[in-house]
Amino acid sequence: MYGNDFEQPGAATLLDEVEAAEQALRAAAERRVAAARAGGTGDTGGAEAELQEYFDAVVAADQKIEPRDWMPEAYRKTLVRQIAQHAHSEIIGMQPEGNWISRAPSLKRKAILLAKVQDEAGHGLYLYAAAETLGIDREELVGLLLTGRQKYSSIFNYPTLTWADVGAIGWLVDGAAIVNQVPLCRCSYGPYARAMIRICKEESFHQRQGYEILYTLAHGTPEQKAMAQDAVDRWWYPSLAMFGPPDTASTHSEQSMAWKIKRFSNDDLRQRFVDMCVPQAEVLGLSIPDPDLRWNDERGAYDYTQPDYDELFRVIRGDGPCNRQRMAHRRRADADGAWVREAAAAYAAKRSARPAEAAARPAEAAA
Ligand code: FAQ
Repeated sequence: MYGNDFEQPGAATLLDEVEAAEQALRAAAERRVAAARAGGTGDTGGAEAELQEYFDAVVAADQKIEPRDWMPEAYRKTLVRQIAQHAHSEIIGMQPEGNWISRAPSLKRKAILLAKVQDEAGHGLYLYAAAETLGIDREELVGLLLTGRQKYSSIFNYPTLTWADVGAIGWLVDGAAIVNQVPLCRCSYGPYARAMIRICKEESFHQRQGYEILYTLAHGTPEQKAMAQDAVDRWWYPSLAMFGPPDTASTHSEQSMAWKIKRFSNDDLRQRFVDMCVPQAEVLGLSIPDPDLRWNDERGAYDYTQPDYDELFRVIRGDGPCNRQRMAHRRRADADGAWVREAAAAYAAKRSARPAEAAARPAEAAA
């Protein structure tokens, strides 16, 4: 349980789930199910059918697949696609809020926002590191992003027009991100699951800081409240779209769920997000811009209007309000940072050459 300066219904439950997932991860590390049959290491040393059988048994038993384990090539590719897309999202996702660092309304708000944006860079690093365990390196992944062959989340192609947008991103975008990511803490691939535990703990603070910004604005002057409402009106449907296409149009869900990479479908998570946001909006005193939003007793959930999926696909294809700007900025940042990477690589090479130089010296002296 964390923070109690104001009520935020549903927020603590998500962190409890992260806690439970972390304990499950520890327990999984202590046992190796199917190990008895496979000789304890997952190394059957045998035919593909036997390896597949071991992989299936580990997944079925809710154990973790680790980098040393055999895995089907399609499983590896799916993970690289999802983890890389996720990492790119964290890095591109620094831009919309970064836009407000120099214009935050107070020193305290500026320091908090700066720390938050830095956290996103950290999340990108954890995720690139998790992807690298699958045999692909970060430079290659970044290259795939910069040449448009890998994606990043649609949500970061929308502009941040006012300070209240920073609040709406925290509440809704980080809120949607953690609803989507808490189940990933139980993903079958160990390095991704472990990265997600750390990310979700930080992300829950991000959501809280956005919620607190909106709470302050919503309880301020009428102009501030109107600014907060306008931001929520603009970010609501793009946040719903973050969960991806509806289940009927989701190409990867079925297989990813069978492999226990994804634990819930896009629509199930979207519903969970809506059900969490409604009571939180009531506490904020802001309304959700959906005239058809109402409780459905039979389903035990809110009925709501779906986002415009044609718009989602347009944004994914590169035709959103800020796609070009986001990619141009990232390409520029990559080019500007090239000398730092080169200097770091030269320094590392020099350091690793040093012991050899030292070892060579006495021999040289003797000669
Ligand atoms: N945007 O078959 P599905 C954050 C693509 S992090 C762009 O349903 P899947 C933190 C999808 O890739 C936000 N593309 O796919 C933060 C696929 O295309 P492909 C990122 C999308 O993978 C906060 C096609 O549509 N989070 O916000 C989107 O089973 C504030 C078919 O879709 C993650 O990446 C979309 N919204 O499910 C940072 C979480 N939706 O590759 C800074 C991990 C779908 O076949 C500031 N990822 N597509 O060409 C996931 O959970 C999944 O990958 C989904 C999509 C749920 C996003």
